[in-house]
Amino acid sequence: MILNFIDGRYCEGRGGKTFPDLDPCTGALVDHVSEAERGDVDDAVRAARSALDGPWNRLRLTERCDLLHAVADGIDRRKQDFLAAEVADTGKPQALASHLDIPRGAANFRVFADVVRNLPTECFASHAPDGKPALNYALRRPKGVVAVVCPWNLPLLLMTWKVAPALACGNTVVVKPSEETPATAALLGEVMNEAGVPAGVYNVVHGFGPDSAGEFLTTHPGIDAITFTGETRTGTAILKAAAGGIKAVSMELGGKNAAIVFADANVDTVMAGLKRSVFENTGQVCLGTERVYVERPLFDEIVRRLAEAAGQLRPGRPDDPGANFGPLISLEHQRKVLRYYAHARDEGAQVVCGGGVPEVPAALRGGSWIEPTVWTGLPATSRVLTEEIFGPCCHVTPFDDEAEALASANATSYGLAASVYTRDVNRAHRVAAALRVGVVWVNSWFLRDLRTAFGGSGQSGIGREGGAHSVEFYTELSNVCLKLEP
Ligand code: NAD
Ligand code: 6OD
Repeated sequence: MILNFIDGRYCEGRGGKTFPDLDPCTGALVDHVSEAERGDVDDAVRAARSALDGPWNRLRLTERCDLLHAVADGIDRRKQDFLAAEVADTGKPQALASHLDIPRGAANFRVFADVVRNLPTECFASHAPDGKPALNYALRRPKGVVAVVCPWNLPLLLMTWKVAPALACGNTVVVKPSEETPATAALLGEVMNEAGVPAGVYNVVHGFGPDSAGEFLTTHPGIDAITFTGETRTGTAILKAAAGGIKAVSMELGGKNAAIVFADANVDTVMAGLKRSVFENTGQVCLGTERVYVERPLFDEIVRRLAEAAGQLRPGRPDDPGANFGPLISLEHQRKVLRYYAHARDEGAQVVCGGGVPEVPAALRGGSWIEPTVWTGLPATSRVLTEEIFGPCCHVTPFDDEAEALASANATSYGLAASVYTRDVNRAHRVAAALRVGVVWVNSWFLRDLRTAFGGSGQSGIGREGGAHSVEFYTELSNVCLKLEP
């Protein structure tokens, strides 16, 4: 059974309720998960508060950062355990989790420990009216107990992306992992204990959103801040919950990201980027590309090569050496993606490849498999081009000039990420500056430096995290004005 982790100990929810953790490859039961009730969430928040006011608070910054390095080392040491847990929950290929999800879990702790350790303090030297000197300097203190609410697509990566800076800044956390992917958040409790992180600093409660652990946590009066990654609609519900208590919120929400391919681009570079941004993680990446705009001379070639790339994807179990393409997270999500596939057909899209459910061996037929899909020919107003699908699919539209490409890419209520492919550095700079998104990649995709600002505008979120931007969210600043009497 996958248990809650409260005050340094694994425990069952007090009501004894459980829910199933299913294998997306087969639909079979992986494990039972103990569901936290309101009282368990109370316990977790109380434990986090005691640790905040007690042992965690007493550590020096350098000691805290050393502990976070020890957590990173622990993740590295237990890499095979994290890998097994992550692929059992998500069905993603082992090769992907092994080079992306698990190493990023460790890197998040190392980078944020170092960011916080090396943070400068703002100081202004000035004078009082009597001519005596005064120093204004900023003190940072942790926000307090932080609620961390996570999605299922990159479970360890996205959870530690929030937990690491929160802890580095001296906060304590209560994590609510996605009900679909509870395992790695639970396992991290063992690593915290092994590393010597005081009990109560890191807590995990399992459950769902409304009327369950997610809502109990985000409406809890003992929480000082909420950091959320997930769907825009859920973000709205959490913002409403946060409004009552005037809680600080960081929102990393959905996207409907564009790639713009200019005719001077290196086509191999374009394809290396698009193959990943459209199909990696079975398209379940918030930064993924679902809208591709191609300058007309390259249009046919890019469409053909996207279809070829889709043809090279082999569905199969995470440990199948012949497979490189996992299932969607659940049958419910498969139904959602298939509704968009049907909608595209109904609206008269040209289905270049895919559009349905692939043939898989009998043992995998209960899984949430999906075909990678490429469309052309839909109008810009189609729901396929305006709503986040979160599947391995894209629509390709030709364009004739830069202004048209920019107008199309910006015609969305989301504002998370975009990629631009061109060899013209001046154009790259001009277009990147005109795109209304939080993150732009030029001639690449998902190339991360964790010190940089990350986040979205519009329906894609509120705030930026990464490097010193995370420190801004996870700390409160007090300015001290010290009048000197030399
Ligand atoms: P989701 O919003 O359905 O769930 C996310 C988490 O919120 C889960 O833990 C869920 O249990 C919880 N939750 C749901 N309703 C809640 C409520 N009312 N109160 C409190 N908690 C609640 O998202 P998902 O389906 O798990 O993840 C996919 C979505 O996440 C996509 O939209 C994707 O774009 C987005 N995402 C965004 C980023 C980013 O950095 N911007 C990163 C990853 C995923
Ligand atoms: O790389 C990251 O830090 C990050 N937050 C990635 C988000 C991916 C969305 O699915």
